[in-house]
Amino acid sequence: MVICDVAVIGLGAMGSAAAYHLARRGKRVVGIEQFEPGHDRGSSHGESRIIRLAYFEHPSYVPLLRRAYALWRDLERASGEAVMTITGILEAGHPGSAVVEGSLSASKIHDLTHEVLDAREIGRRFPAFRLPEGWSGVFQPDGGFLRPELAIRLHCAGARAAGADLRVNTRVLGIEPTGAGVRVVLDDGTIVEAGAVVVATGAWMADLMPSLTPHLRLTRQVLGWFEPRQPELFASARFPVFIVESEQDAIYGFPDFKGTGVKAASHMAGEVLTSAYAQRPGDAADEARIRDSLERLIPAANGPLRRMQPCIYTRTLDEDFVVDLHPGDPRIVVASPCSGHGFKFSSAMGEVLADLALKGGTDHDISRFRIDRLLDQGGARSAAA
Ligand code: PYC
Repeated sequence: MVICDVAVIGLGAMGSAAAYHLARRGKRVVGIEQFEPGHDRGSSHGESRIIRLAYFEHPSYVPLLRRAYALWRDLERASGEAVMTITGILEAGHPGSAVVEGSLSASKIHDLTHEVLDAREIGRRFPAFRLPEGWSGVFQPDGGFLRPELAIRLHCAGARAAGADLRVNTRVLGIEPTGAGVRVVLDDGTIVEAGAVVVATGAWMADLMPSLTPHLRLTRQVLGWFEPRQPELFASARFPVFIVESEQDAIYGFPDFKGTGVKAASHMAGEVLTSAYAQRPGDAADEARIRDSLERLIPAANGPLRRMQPCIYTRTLDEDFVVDLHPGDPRIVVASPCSGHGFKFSSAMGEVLADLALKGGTDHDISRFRIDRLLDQGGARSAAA
């Protein structure tokens, strides 16, 4: 038997950051990951992930984002590695686009540096874009990208250096509240007795909390890397991270910062998966979907395919996160479904999750992520099965 203050289940974006913060606060931490940290089976991989401040989804995310930016820089200082690259981000779309309007609204409410550009000015500034007349965009100089696999490995390494016991290639068979805490049963027979548990299993959330199943939808999202027809247009200094919303799709992507191609993908819901284990590689239909948007909006990116990689979004119906104490047992912290836009927050979420596990609350405003908006009380009581 292993005794600890907090067990963290799942060492992806959120779990690795939680283990890092807990261990650095001097707590006894056991972290459990069913694969290797930084693996490509879930939602926290793909070489690059967006970071942006003027949050089109809702302005209330902005304070947490400010903390996330600061903590990414702290992680860089502590590790000596570059995790975050600022390139600026262009969020553009058709007239009435929710992405453009949301980004503008968050910029105004939080007084964020931004520029509103019409389609012609976007093409002049960033010649790779060919947006229809009448479209517009918001350019935020603070936007950029994170390196997800590296960030997870650094959080894990930092947690270990601070004394955390991280067990990889190990599955959790179940969690069981006891009088003294929460018992976690591992597939190698180990029993972990923890004062509190952080469940950050992402697309595997419903395996440990079946009552969440009706409230979550796993969708298969495919990332593609394309060799640009005009490579000079896609260097980081010339081409920003982007999200472009058309009537048909919402596509996002990155400059070719590594010479591995321009990465692009659809942000709209893909095929629904019955289980995270039912994932399959990208195919011709996935490629065609991305190419359709590239050809219409960024044609010089639409060169030969270099590779595709699938990823999973764990979506709530309202596309907001779930980060809360379990209503059936406050020693269980639920920390996952991020609806495809959570990675950037994970540095700050590590701090939030450590607060929740140790104090049952946090000074960060996480009211938007409450679990009771999803669960009725009956479901909540049976969730910590
Ligand atoms: O994480 O900001 C994000 C994002 C937008 C589209 C896909 N991911």
